[in-house]
Amino acid sequence: MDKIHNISIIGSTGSIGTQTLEVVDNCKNIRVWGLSAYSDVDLLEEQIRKYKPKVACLVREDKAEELRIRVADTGTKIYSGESGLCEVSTVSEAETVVTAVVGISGLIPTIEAIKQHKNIALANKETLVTGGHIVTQLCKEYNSKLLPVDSEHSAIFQSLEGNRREDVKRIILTASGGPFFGKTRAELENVTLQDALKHPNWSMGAKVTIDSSTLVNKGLEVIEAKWLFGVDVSDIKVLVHRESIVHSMVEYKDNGIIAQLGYPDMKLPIQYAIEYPKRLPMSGNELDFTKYSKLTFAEPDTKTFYALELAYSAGKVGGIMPTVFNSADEAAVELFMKGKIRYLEISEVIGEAMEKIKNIQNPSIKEIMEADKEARRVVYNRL
Ligand code: MN3
Repeated sequence: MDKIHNISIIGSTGSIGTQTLEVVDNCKNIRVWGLSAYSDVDLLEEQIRKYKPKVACLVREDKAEELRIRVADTGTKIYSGESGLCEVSTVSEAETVVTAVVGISGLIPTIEAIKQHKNIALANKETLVTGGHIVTQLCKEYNSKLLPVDSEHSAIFQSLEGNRREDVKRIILTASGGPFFGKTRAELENVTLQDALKHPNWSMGAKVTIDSSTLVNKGLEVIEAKWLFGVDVSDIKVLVHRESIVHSMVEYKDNGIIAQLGYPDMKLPIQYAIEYPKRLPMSGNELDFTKYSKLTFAEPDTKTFYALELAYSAGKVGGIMPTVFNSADEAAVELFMKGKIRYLEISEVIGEAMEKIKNIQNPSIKEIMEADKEARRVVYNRL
């Protein structure tokens, strides 16, 4: 029997959360102590009955009250609100916390977990984008590991194993290019929500899918990689790879390149992060090379998808600028999904927020949270 892994999941009803529970079902050596969701009472109740965690949280107070009544016959204690997320991320039995929530709301529960010496299976990229300088420092202090769950970062993490960090020349982050690869700005004028939600290779939540189409997601991943692997953004190259088979690569000083390949399936990076350094069997989905007569690579079109450039400049200057980039995007995507702004305006408003807001270097958590609010205000004020 493999060593038991005790975990807690924040964001257990979303795309990464539900796939994490599939990994739990597959591995047999993972015990779940905490679960959380934003508002999905039905699914969280189902998960509580199946995995019997010690604690659970529904962020929305009214929904949490409903859940408390529904699961009163179980031993699970139900919390609510943002503080409830911290109860789930710091539950004493868990050694690893899977941070699968979307958005900046993942930052504080992650920090609290690190302070309890927990390892972080990091699926919430906003944690490092907004608070990378604080989180990486705390991990050193509390001897916590950051284990990437994002498929690209997991690929880089795997490609770094057994090699010296000082021998790395650069990181090559692959991007699918999203549903609008090859399109011009003029052609993107009338893009609808339905168009933007059609991702060619990956099945993900709505926010991430839209971010993939604008390359905002890749921009966030560049900043995430900067903190995870301690490299300058200028040493991170984005390469469009339509097939999503090569999940990312590391190029060393001797020009040797190590990559990780496979069909797009989040269960591998999730399982690797939890079971690291072991590689447990996974059923199905073996890559058949003969089905691919070629794998293609291209430069990203940063003229059309200039949010990627904005991310590079935010990652380079640091401070609160990556938070402004991220939060302006969160607000813009929300407005786009409600039909209040056009598709191309998403990138425009991010640029506008970055221009209007003055940077602060080495921000505190409080300054990060204020920058988050200010960026959203700039976006909403445009209406
Ligand atoms: Mn990714």
